[in-house]
Amino acid sequence: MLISILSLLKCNSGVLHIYIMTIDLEDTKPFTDKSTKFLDELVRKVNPKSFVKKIDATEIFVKELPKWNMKSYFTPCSMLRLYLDRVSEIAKLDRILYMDYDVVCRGSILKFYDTDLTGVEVAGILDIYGRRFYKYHGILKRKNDKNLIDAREEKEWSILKQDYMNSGVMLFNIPECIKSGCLRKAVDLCARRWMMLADQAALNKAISRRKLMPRRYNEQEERPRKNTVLHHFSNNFKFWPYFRVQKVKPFEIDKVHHVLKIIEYDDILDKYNKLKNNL
Ligand SMILES: [Mn+2]
Repeated sequence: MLISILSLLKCNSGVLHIYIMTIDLEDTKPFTDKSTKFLDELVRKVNPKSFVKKIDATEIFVKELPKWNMKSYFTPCSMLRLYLDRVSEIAKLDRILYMDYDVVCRGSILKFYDTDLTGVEVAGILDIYGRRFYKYHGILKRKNDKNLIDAREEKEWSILKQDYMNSGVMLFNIPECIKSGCLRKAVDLCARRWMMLADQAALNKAISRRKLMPRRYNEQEERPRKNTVLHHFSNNFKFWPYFRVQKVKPFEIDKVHHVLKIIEYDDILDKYNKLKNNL
């Protein structure tokens, strides 16, 4: 989280309104007020109009997800993005850029943030693995929708008509999401059946009008490309010499250096090391 914020600040000196969603449930350690205050002061130093606010979603979460039998297979925190529209402060907003804590920013997010969302619920980026296996079955219907923009800027997408998005970076059109009830649908799906990558599967099923953005806004490969704006340290599947899931998170600095062989984030990681004890 701190690394994401430090990286955002490095490349974005404009106003940043950052909301941290947290819950206080048995196994989950809630984000503290002290940490929030520290981050808030940190962003205000770069731009006095910026802020960091904590949103405690425990009440909303417990109330709307009574099926605790799910508890065994997902981290509750990964589901929090599905409750965005139920937080009154967020429900008032036009749009919100959701970001996982394992996303590192390498450039200005303004262009992505300002993208035209007319007629769509979400602007997102294809999932590098899931796009090969899954499809949201709304493509034919979508062709007839005249109000819809479908900016498939990269050719490979338009040929294959892939549309399964990664849920780690998503730009939500809040009024549209509230109108269509897509997030409620997603919560409902999660409560009813088992799904691998529950939140992501549910969002892909529940969102019918989506805009696909170029991969530079959610690069899920281990190493970033030259034009990558948001680098997502998501899990990578390795097939050789044996199948395994490789997990490296940005704060695992040794692994970032020796497994991924990335040194370009060292300035951010140095700052992180110096500041992390304030959280
Ligand atoms: Mn992630």
